[in-house]
Amino acid sequence: RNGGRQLPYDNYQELDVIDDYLDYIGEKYPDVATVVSPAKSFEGHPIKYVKISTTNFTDDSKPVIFIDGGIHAREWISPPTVTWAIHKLVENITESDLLDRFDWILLPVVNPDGYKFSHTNNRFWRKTRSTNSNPLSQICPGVDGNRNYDFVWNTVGASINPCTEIYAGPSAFSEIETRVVRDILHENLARTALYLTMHSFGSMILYPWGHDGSLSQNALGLHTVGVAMANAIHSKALPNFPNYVVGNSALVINYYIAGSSEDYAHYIGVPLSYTYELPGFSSTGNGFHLDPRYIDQVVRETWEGIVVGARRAGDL
Ligand code: ING
Ligand code: ZN
Repeated sequence: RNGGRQLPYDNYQELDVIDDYLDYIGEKYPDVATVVSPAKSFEGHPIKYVKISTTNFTDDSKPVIFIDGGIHAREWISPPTVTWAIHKLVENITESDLLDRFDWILLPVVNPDGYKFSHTNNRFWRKTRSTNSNPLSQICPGVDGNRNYDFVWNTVGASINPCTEIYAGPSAFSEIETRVVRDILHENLARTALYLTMHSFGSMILYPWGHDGSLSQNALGLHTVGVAMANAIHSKALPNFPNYVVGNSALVINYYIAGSSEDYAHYIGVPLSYTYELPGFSSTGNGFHLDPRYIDQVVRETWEGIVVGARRAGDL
């Protein structure tokens, strides 16, 4: 612990260290960064995000870019890509146009309970850690956050069995963690130009509709900006890294999924909504544990994608 001043990018980031860093950013840069903690997780951890704005969110003509990470606990490369974006917008500004033109909302760990549990108990934990009145949930806690959103909830690619990894929950938005994301989306809906949700793994940029594989009315924009983001990432990627694949979620991953945040954000009106499946390059053979020596590389190349996505979103 160093008072939160620096996060590691040569190793994975623990929950407490991320929380300290967000507080530090809010204290050190009060003119541009505001830390918000709207709710506590099921187990009582604060769910924190940073609002970054040169006008303190008062100039509501600026488009908003919203990026979240860590909804799935074991996808450890996800939170660092979001904390790196905070670093690049506040501490190490090389793209000042992004600060001038946009307001930013950055939420590195949507699911702090699961994230912590994956560090302390079970490296491959995916879900939240909640229990509910379903007796099975006492034995099998946790809901799949990315099946819990209220758009065609629990119709396909999800389960009502708490003991599965894709448990949709007892009802849509049963989880406080997904309600926090929902509320951010609705609060800023009129001006949110781009929503990115960071997952791993597979080097893919996916866009709606994931629930049935059909193309949205904005498919052309979604695909064009998706390809532009992927090209920007390629331009900084290591030669041994797989290229990103860009496409409709269901068509690329080859199954349908209901209740994802990507579909929900687009359904309520966010024109550009993507799931990033970050790289899973690993010597241990497990893609959720990207070899830590690549964390720095992945956060930097992902930032290139974010930069281009934001600029393109602002131009549309
Ligand atoms: N994959 C996603 C999941 O939630 C996905 C797949 C992609 C869902 C796009 C919805 C939309 O299962 C991971 N890695 O979690
Ligand atoms: Zn995931």
